[in-house]
This record gives sequence, structure tokens and C-alpha cells, in this order.
Amino acid sequence: IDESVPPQTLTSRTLEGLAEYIKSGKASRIVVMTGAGISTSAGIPDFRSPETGLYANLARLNLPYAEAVFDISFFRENPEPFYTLAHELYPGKYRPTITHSFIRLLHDKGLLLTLFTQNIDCLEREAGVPDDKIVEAHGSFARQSCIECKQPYPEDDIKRHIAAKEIPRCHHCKGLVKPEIVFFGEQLPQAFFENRTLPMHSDLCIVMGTSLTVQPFASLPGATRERTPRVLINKERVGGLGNSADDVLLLGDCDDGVKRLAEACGWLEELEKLWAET
Ligand code: CNA
Repeated sequence: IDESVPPQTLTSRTLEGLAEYIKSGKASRIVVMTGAGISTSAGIPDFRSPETGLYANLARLNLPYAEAVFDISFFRENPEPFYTLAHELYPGKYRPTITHSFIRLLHDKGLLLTLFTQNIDCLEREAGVPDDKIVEAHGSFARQSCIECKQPYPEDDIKRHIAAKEIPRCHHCKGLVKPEIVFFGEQLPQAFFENRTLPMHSDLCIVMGTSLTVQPFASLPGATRERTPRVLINKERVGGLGNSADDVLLLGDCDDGVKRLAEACGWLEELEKLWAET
């Protein structure tokens, strides 16, 4: 960070400066932006880590290349690898992390403007963040529809088929059914485009557990106003965060980072209780 640039909004570019800003009531429209890193401690691997990532473990599915599992043209020809993966990843098997509960806590306190997530695991929903506060930029398992006639498909039916390792077919046209996860070759959901200017109306931006490498999501933190404080809670520095005068970096594990932030705000006990009850 270029420390010679003084902050314009915060009193200092530290955890304490950030907590002071939040406690003073100046952060009442917070946007949160998240990625796979907030779910790794729940046991969901990220995609690209060399040994533990999902792609590294797809060899058994006999794919021509790892990303084919999320490729819409490949899916049309051979939906089985995706459904094998869906069987492993389907919501219900994993518990939200304390980081997910932190987002819920912001909502409970009336401070959450919107959560933008790249995750498809639905753990934010399971932590109790309401649907109308979540923009699932890459879709999720929350809804499913026919890839041909686009008819929605019932949740109970897909759950049953996935549990039985069967491939569901549309009740109307027998087309393939797919959870509304954005595959390579598909458009992002309308909700992303409708809400992408919201960061401009925020008074704090929290970025957690993402490498900020996938566009257009990666451009969201840059859509905040110049004087809006931004905090990065991540294992590594990403996306140029830290370069603006009111950026704060909390580098390390995100569960530790949110606990430190909650503690500095006087919310730690409440956060831990909320998480324990989730
Ligand atoms: P990514 O590119 O794998 O980046 C993850 C980032 O999180 C990296 O910067 C890591 O250093 C960091 N990180 C990992 N673990 C932690 C931790 N415990 N604490 C703090 N930081 C951590 O993932 P992105 O989300 O940025 O990439 C976008 C892809 C990955 C999206 O399309 C997602 O749909 C997709 N994805 C989602 C899930 C899920 O839903 N849980 C899992 C795997 C991949």
C-alpha cells in the first residue's frame, strides 16, 4: 500500500479505522463481494488449486478437458460428468462458515445493501441472507430449468434425481434440465446486469475470498465511488485493492478476518452465537 496517500474518509487505513467508521453509523449501505475462498473452510474445494481443486480431481470423469464439465455444448452431448459433480456439490451437505454468518449479521443489522457472490453453493442463503439481497453472479443451485424450452423444473424432483444419480428431463419437452449455474458459453443472469451499478451507492465495500480474476465480476469493486472505503479480506492481495486512499487490507484467512472485524466492532459474541445457531 502507498501509505503516503492519506485516507479521505477513514481516520486510518487499519482495522481500527474501519471499525470506527462502521460504529459511527457511516457505513449503512454495505456491498459485499465474495468468491470460492469463503467456502473452502466449509469443505468445498475451489476449482483451480493444483491438488485439492475440483478440476484436478475430475480425471475420473473422462473429460476431454477439465472445464468441459461446465461447458454448455459439452453438457448437451454428455450431461453425466456434470451430474456426477452435482451429486457431490448439491446444497445440503455443507455448513455455512462464520464468514457467511458475518454477511447475515450485516443484514440483520440493516447494513447490507447487496451481496454479490460468484459462488454457486447457496451457503449465503443457508446462513440466512435473504434472496432479495443476493446477486448470484454465476448463478447457483437455487433454481433449475430446461435448457431447451426454459421451463422451470421443480426443486423436489431435481433433488430426488441427483440423490439417485439420475439425469432429470423436462416434464414438458423431455429436454435436459440444468441448475441455473452459469456455464462457459452462457450469459450472466439478468440480476447481475440490473444491479451492477449498486456499488456506486454503497458506503463500504467488503471483498472476501476471491481472486478477482473472472470478468465482469472482477470490475465490481472498481464501481464504488472514489472516497468509499473498501476492505479486502483474503489470503492474497488481488484486483488492485489497496491502491486507493481508503482501501484497507486484512490479509489472511477470511474466517479470522471477519472475526477480527466483528471483535473491533463489538459484535464477536453475537456473530459466534448466530453462527452456532445456523
Ligand atoms: P478462485 O479464483 O479460486 O479464488 C479464491 C481466492 O480466495 C484466492 O484469492 C485465494 O487466495 C482465496 N482464498 C482461498 N481460501 C481462502 C480462505 N480460507 N480465506 C481467505 N482467502 C481464501 O475463486 P473465485 O471465486 O475468485 O473464482 C471465480 C469462480 C470460482 C466462480 O465462477 C465460482 O463459481 C467458482 N467456484 C465456486 C465455488 C463455490 O461455490 N463454493 C467453489 C469453487 C469455485
